[in-house]
Amino acid sequence: MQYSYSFDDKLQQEWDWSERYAPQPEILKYAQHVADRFNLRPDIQFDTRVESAVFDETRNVWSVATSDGKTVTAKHVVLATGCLSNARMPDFKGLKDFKGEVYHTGHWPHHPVDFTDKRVGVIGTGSSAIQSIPVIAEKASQVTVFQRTANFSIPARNGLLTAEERQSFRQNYPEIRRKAREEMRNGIWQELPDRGALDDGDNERRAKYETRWTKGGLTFTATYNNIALDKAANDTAADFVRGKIAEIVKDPQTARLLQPNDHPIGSKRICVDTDYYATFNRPNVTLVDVKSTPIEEILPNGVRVGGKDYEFDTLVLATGFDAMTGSVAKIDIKGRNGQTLNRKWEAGPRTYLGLMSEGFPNLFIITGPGSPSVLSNMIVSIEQHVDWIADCLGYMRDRGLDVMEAKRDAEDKWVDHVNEVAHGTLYPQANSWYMGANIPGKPRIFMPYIGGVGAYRQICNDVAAKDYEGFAMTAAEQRQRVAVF
Ligand code: NA7
Repeated sequence: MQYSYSFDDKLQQEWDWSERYAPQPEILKYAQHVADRFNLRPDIQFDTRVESAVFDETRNVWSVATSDGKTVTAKHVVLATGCLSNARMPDFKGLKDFKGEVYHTGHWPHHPVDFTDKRVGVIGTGSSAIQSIPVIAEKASQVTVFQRTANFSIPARNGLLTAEERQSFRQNYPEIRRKAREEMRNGIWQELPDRGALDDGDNERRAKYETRWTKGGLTFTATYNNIALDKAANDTAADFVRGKIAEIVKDPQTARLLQPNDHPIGSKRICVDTDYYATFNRPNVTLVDVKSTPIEEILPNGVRVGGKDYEFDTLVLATGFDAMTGSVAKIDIKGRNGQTLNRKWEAGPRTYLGLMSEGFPNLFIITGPGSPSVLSNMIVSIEQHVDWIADCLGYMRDRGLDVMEAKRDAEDKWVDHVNEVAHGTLYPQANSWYMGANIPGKPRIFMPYIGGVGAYRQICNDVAAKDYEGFAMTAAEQRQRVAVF
């Protein structure tokens, strides 16, 4: 009910979500419904990849080249390329020679995949693996899971929404949405804790964790207000979940392997699951530790780890994404003086408010690095950026201004601020994709802004109210109309 568009009240009043966590076909149906309801399809060109975007300083326009060989000229370009849309194919030796079917969780086929009686190997134990392994294990004859890093996962407790639950949301939507936008750190309305984990005694604390565990879902880490800040507080939550894993998983060695112990809970995106840990009690599921002994190579019929061969028919790569910057980096973007964005971001992304990067005029990014983006309810954050950019374009149009660009000093200060806030938390302690740590050679920079969506929205609003403080806005000598080829 919350991870949905809020810009149109009739839409949220009329759409019927079936479950607490709607399944993929329903989310697709919703996206299609929104496209049709607001007549968006005529303005969308499908099946087109943007190859490059080059800023022409003499005319103040962008030339955007697409995979169909066309060039589109535009005054403004908005990169709405997604934070987790660039699946990472691992570079295992022998991968291309694997004889069976290979699926990446980030490129799942649109047709159903039948694992009945198949022997399946799954590489990775992040969110995508944790959600797919229990489903695959129900059908497959054998599942071998290759785990490098154990992750914390909380029961999703998914289930059908009742008419009363839907109605309660609908009646309170205006206030729920306002709170999510303005008062919550992550853009999800929830009860906020008023105390730290160490303010309660052991029994009380355990009871509170137990309540959250039973309720299920991502709000587990909101049991206390200092879990992301204080290692001792964090340890109490992490110990609770490790205890749960030990209770659920019957084989002690498997349970130990599944217990995360190299990062604070929540410092990697916490996962939610349906029967993930219990799945390892099934006789057809085996866990292989590839941290102590990494995968050597992919064989035509399996995987070799530490000289031992694990055979299977189908390989599932749940190896994640080149997050936040991956899809932007795939476009050859050239700004002022022919500088490429990839060159500028060589040592990590640099933006002002996550919305623009100095040297790249009139180029906006939706939920870019330096904004709350992946640390928040993405829909809320996307809507905030869309509104801010739309207002900004209106402001410029009304004043005859054509070119907008982040100022260097404003950008430097923002980058420092994003960094400082992140390092006041436990997040940078994990080798996470928030840090770019899952991609060999990618700079280790904490990319999202962790100051909270409410505080961030206020900052963006203040900047706009002060005539877009920190941005340079000028009237181009030579006006251009938007030309589309
Ligand atoms: P994640 O969370 O990045 O998980 C990827 C998993 O793949 C993770 O367990 C990785 O281990 C593992 N991995 C990646 N490369 C390798 C190699 N070479 N060998 C072994 N294991 C490897 O991606 P997801 O798709 O699960 O989730 C991404 C987000 O999508 C998620 O947070 C939700 O917001 C939705 P590692 O941890 O790097 O040791």
